[in-house]
Amino acid sequence: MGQRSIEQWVDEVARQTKPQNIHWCDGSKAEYEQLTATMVSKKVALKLNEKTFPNCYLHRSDATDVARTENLTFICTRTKDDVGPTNNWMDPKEAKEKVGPLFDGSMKGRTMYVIPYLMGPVGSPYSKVGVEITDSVYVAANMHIMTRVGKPALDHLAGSDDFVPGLHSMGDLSPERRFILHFPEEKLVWSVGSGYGGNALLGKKCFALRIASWMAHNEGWMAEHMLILGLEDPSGKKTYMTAAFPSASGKTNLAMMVSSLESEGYKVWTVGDDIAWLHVDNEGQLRAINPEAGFFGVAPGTGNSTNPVAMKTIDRNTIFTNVGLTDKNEPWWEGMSAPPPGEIIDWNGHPWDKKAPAAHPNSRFTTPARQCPIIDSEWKNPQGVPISAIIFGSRRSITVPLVNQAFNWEHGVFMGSSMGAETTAAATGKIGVMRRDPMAMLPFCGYNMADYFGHWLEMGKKLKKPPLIFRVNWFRKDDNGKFLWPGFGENIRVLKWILERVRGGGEAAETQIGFLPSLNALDLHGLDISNEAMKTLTQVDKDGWLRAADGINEFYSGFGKRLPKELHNQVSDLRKRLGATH
Ligand code: OXD
Ligand code: MN
Repeated sequence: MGQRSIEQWVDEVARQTKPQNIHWCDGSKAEYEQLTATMVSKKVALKLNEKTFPNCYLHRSDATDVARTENLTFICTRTKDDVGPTNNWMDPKEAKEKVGPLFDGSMKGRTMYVIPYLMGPVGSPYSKVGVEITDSVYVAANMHIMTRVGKPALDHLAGSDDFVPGLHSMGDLSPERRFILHFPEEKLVWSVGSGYGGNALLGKKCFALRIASWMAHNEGWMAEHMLILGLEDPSGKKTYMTAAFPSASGKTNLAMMVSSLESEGYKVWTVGDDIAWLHVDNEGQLRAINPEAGFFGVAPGTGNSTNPVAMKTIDRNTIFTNVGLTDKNEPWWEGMSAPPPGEIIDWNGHPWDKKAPAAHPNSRFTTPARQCPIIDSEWKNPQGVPISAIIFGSRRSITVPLVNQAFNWEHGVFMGSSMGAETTAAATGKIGVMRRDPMAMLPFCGYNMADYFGHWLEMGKKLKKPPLIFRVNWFRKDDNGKFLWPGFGENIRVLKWILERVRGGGEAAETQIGFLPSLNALDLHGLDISNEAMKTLTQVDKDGWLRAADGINEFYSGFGKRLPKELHNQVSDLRKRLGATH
């Protein structure tokens, strides 16, 4: 940002956008009440049943503005090659000339909210400040939940101007005039034409991932699309792990899992469900903080059988976006429960005709993390939590086993960097299409991914005892298209094996693709799963991996000379181990 103060920047933006008035957010409870009251009076949201969902609201977005728009998301750097082949690029000067005019007078007749916010725990050396200017009251209310607004941010700044400015305006919501622009060289975000969370809550994807990943590369830390959880063992000791999954692939469920081995003493605690900032401490230990203060979770599929913890988290003080509405004025979505009797209004505000889902597949809840009944005691620890294992996962119907441990850090970076994933509704575009989604960061890495892989390799060298790296796949299907693994609370069985591996135990077979659990290594007691299924889930599909290696080579070739040679070597070593002859 250079040495411009917040006031100077706000003045400048106000001169351009011409709001009717300016509201400086202080983050107080009274202010939140004022924001939600404004949402209701301006018909931006409906108040839900105060008895059953106290202080909860339903927002319906524009029907064309329901998910992240990766095709309209750009990284603007002076040199095109600095963003690499996986990002959209614009020259910063051209971007400002093209998109700047969309902000001219864009807040006329509206209130401009100035939101200073802190990403990360109060008092943490790892936390960072952003300031978002927005003309959306919905965004302001969501930022209250997702970040620490007002005093914590200003205290952290302590008079300095070291903040990331983010300018957001709803514009006319036309996708033709929608742009999510990042200027990492000046640590600036511009977003116009969308009110959707991932495009408009600028602390989240824009700052905490895209800009932060750039900063982390320069400053020697990591900003990752990862949940953070603590796994308690029967002795009461907690081991912390992070896990990277693409959007809408179960991160919130995993972070809040109710363990099916709870009676044995294995229990999960939540630190974060979406983003981790990772630093190496003075002892060479990797530590993670959750930069966020809330959860912006996918509603469909969240119910008492799949995620009872989330259900208990979101029954108050929550903003729902694009879910259905029952005649009791309660939110409803597919997978929450059987459809309640009576008329349901769908996410578009029309009586539900049952021909399409009542809730949009990417409908969301925004809820305070502190309400999570299993929030970890350390979630606000300024020093973060020590990380012993890193897990990569994505939806893969074929080839990828239930769990696989990397031989070492470098092999783990290879596994993460080459991860294939079937796409979900969290971004616009086709669903279920396989694409490479390295470390689940494809839409979120603010610089050339080849350099990002290099950064991962370098970080490993700084760690005294690098976390073990694993790849998991809860989504493997049989020939009839049925999931082979039950998932959800049963995933604890995989986490337990990971914990054993961290402690130097856990039976494993060394295979061509890494260490796989031997047939009896996973604790399966009380689980009804066939030997056949377990075999498929834990064996190496040689042909599948040979094909995968070709796909990885093709993906890597897009990075040209910039790709670290270690990764080229990893693919050829994999091919050799698989017995490839050419
Ligand atoms: C999210 C996403 O909203 O990844 O977390 O899209
Ligand atoms: Mn996410």
